[in-house]
Amino acid sequence: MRRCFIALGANLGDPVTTVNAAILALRQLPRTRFVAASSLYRTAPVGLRHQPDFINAVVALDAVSPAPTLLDDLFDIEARFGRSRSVKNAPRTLDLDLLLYGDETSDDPLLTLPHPRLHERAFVLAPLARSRPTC
Ligand code: PH2
Ligand code: MG
Ligand code: MG
Repeated sequence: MRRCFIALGANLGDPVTTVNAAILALRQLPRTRFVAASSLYRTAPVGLRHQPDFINAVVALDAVSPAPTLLDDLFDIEARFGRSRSVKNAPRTLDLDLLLYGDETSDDPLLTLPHPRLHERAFVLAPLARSRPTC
């Protein structure tokens, strides 16, 4: 069982509804136990600036599945919410990023752990700090 942290981001459609529904989907993910969710943060876009504000959050889960399996499960949830992959950093209905998978490290470009840009993104760090279990 590994403690995992997943970043959620959305800025197309109705992002508050989407992020709340995605948190529910993460709560129901097989082979995981829900630990905590941060509140929702409205954040200015970083990178491509001329796009709508984002809704961001972070969820903590304990996962039995290996990291690549968990990542596939996250891609499935993104697809269910209509995610299409076009330009890097383009607006998106839902982005789920695996930030941390226990203390595992990986330099695989398909799944780098910890997430390579985690430390430089306030829209990740603020909710991450608030996704810890309360007891
Ligand atoms: N995600 C990005 C690029 N820029 N900016 C904010 N505020 N929130 C995001 O989730 C975000 C971003 C690429 O994943
Ligand atoms: Mg991302
Ligand atoms: Mg992503």
